[in-house]
Amino acid sequence: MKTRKLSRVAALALSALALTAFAQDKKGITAGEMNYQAGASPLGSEPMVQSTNPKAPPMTQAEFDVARKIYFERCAGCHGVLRKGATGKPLTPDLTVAKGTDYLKIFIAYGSPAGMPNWQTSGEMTEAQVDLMARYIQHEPPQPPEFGMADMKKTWKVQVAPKDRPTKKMNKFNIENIFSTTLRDTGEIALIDGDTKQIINIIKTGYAVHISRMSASGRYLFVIGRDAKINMIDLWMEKPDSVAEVRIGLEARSVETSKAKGYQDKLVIAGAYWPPQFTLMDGDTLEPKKIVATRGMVVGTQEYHPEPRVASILGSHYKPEFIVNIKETGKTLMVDYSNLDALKITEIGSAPFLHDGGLDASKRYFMVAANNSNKIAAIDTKEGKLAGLVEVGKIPHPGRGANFTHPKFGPVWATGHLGDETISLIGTDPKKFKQYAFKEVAKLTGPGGGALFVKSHPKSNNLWSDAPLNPDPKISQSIVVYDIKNLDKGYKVLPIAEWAGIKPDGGAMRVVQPEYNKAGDEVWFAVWSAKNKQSALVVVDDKTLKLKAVIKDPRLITPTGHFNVYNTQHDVY
Ligand code: DHE
Repeated sequence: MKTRKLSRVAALALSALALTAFAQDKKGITAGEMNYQAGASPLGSEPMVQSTNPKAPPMTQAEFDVARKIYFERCAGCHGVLRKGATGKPLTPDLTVAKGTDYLKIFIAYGSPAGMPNWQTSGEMTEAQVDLMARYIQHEPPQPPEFGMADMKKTWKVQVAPKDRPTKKMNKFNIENIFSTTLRDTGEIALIDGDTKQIINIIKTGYAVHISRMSASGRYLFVIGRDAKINMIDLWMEKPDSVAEVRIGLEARSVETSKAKGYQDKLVIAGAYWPPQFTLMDGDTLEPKKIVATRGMVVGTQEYHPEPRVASILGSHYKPEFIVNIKETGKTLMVDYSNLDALKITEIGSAPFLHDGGLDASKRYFMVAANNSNKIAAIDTKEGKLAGLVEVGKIPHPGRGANFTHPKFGPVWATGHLGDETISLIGTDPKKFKQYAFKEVAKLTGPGGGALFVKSHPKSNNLWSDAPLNPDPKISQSIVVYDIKNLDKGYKVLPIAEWAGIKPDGGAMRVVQPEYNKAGDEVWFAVWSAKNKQSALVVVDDKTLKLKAVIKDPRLITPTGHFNVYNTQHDVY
């Protein structure tokens, strides 16, 4: 169907109306948050049937396929695979058809103050594409395929069988100080010797590889890509490399291993964004053993959610349990893995959308960000219950957070925020500091929002925070550091990107994720540039705050996260 061409005046009038209406019913997200959430989903290349709605403007199959691809590349991260809404608004036909094509076109073209990008006026989409998308979202959302045991088994490969693997360490590396660095856009990780700063190996992994986690023994490293492909890497090999791989879904972010006594290295778990499910695997081979669906009711409203994604997962140090955080339903599942045939799951409701988090210093409480509710849920992994739900700043984003002992409040766990410039400190010792436990006891002020990761170390007096999504390059290209003993003095700024010595050429460079070495005396940062630009890793002396080393190599393309073996294995942060 040919859609009406709007006059400029009518367009602007409608735009203003649209923006006001949307701004009124939305809490508002920052540009940083929007960019962060709106990452491309690999689901766009999956086969899906054209779903139609007779009340929506018709589309040809070719138009539908183009729109579907654009939707998964640009929109699904915020609005959800089935368009039920996440950071962005729900876009199901019951809502969109009533708004009509013209209204939707304006909204897509001009964006909104609540965070919707101005896709057309920014030049990201053409007028024709905007028209296509306005019609597409009035049709039923097509559903990507499920991914069950038979599909997983087809992707499962054991490259080196356990019996053919070394029986002792075959290399001279100080394994505990190896760093696994995500090379995001090449779908690889770089294994880097933390002592010599030399690259040990570059290993092909999944698409837009995301995080690395360690087995309890410290021998195996697990890496997951956004395409849900897991690689198991044996650090005992002469040249550490992948020994097994499997896909546990079509899109994923998290992987973890069993850490409880008697279960070390026995199991691996990974959570999928699509299909909404998690999978338990054999710790030696990655053979999938059990799949559990996460579809269900949202905490509070008790409404059904068809695609609650699996966010962070942690292996309890107390019990044979995985702590699995379900994003959209706002539920933490304590999955008792002692008997896979009679899986016991304790469900703890807190608040949506659960995202990232880490343990407190005692390793008893898992602190997880409910980033759409501006809260941190403290899960007592010993008792299996909610210890507290703490109001913090706007869109908390801790990574795994940072633990240190505050001169007044005792042990605290810290989180930065995407949506404001603060760092919240939460008391975590209900025995000796009961009055502060699971309360926000202090707020530090940083240079601006857009923070993703904070970090400290038991042997350090420093607290580090990045802000890679801050729109001001001065802030996104530097790091701030607080002296824990003198928090009132504020922060120092270290110009990490400048120290990397990369010639500025106008391209975006972001300094991301502080990570300590095993000794806790140096901190690593990634200087993350575009795929076709130079990137680097910068190492800073934790005591003197001076530059210690810059690691540059043409193979270090888009480094983002980096994971020290020992600290990841023992949850030291
Ligand atoms: Fe991450 C952790 C999801 C974008 C770097 N990221 C996580 C976790 C989740 C998640 C659920 C927790 C895993 C766990 O602990 O088990 N990340 C998502 C997204 O959904 C999101 C917002 C959008 C997307 O399309 O993927 C997203 N993440 C990013 C990035 O753009 C980052 C900055 C760069 C990159 O590599 O893609 C990024 N995420 C990281 C890192 C961690 C992480 C480095 C692990 C932090 C840690 O200290 O453990």
